[in-house]
Amino acid sequence: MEFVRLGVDELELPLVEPFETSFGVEAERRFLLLRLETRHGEVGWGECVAARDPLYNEESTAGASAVIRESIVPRWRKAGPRDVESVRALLAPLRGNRMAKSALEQAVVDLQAQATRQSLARFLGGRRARVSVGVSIGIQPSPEALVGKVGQYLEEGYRRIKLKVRPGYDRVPVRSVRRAYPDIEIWVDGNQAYTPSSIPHLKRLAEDARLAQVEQPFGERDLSAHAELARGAHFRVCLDESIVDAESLAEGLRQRALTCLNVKPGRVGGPVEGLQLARAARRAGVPSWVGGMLESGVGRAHNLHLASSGVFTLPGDISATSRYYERDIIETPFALRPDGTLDVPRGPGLGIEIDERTYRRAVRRRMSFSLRR
Ligand code: OSB
Ligand code: MG
Repeated sequence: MEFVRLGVDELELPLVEPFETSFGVEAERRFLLLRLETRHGEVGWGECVAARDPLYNEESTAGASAVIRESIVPRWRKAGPRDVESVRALLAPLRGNRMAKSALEQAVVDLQAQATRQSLARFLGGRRARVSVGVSIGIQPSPEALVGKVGQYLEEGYRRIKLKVRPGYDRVPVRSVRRAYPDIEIWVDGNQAYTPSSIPHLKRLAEDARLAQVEQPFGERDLSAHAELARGAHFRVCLDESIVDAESLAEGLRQRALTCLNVKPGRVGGPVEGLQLARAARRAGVPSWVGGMLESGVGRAHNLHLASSGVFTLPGDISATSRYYERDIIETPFALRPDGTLDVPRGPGLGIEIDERTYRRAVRRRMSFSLRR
């Protein structure tokens, strides 16, 4: 394939309601969409999930945009890559910046799947036509509000509920949900807000509320605290922020710091790496699932295709469009089926169409680069 142009658009899209986690509140999402064009006019899309501020990890929308412009585009012009392997080789020497790299790899795999007339899922080796999903619920103003939200999502059909928690907002809300719904599967996600002194508290909470899973309560480099939490636990300890590559996964497994893995293509540098990490985790007996970053339809379509792989055995954070946006930038919204699954688009490639009107309204800045020598 001959890639001739890269569009880098910065968008801002209002969320249906603010999403609050231990690191802040997001009322609208700022992100980058990459549009990669071939000489024959085919278009591949990728979404860079770096947020406005570097709170989840060190990347930001502005930083990713600068790295693409200053470091990636000049190298791309010189190297003239023609497929996903050569793009990965081109990006490999650049350290970090995994969300920026992932968006480029996504656009390339979309094009490669299209060129071979298959869905992206197929291209990545996925077989499922539908994937099982859950929903991630931000911090709510009161336990009553939270129980109400949970009830609404359960009625819609979500398979499991993930609650955002932080010190001072955990026991009361989690117990309220458990009391209202004795049999549902509940996960919690601390986004690094706890310190190791909370280990006994978290163990007690998880055992008392019969949580299936506790995600990343401690700092990204604190594997030993996660290992201590996992020791003898009846719940899974899931790592998100800590795992960014094969090396961090190997170290996490060696220390027994995770019994479950959240795979986000952006966090690990791309869908191909995401699949490899999930396979490595499986070899160690650790199950994986596909996480989310409140993606627009483009990023969510990528996550759905990825989640069609049998290596992911737990329901993903890939919810219906209505959970995130009033109007998404794609034509056909993702709708939850009553059995708690979403259909994987059938392709070719990503299998989505951009809603040009909403897209134009959401764009804040546009850049476009020739990729010819
Ligand atoms: O930790 O999984 C997380 C969103 C932004 C940043 C971090 C996380 C999340 C989510 C959202 O939990 C999940 C989704 O996209 O539905
Ligand atoms: Mg998380």
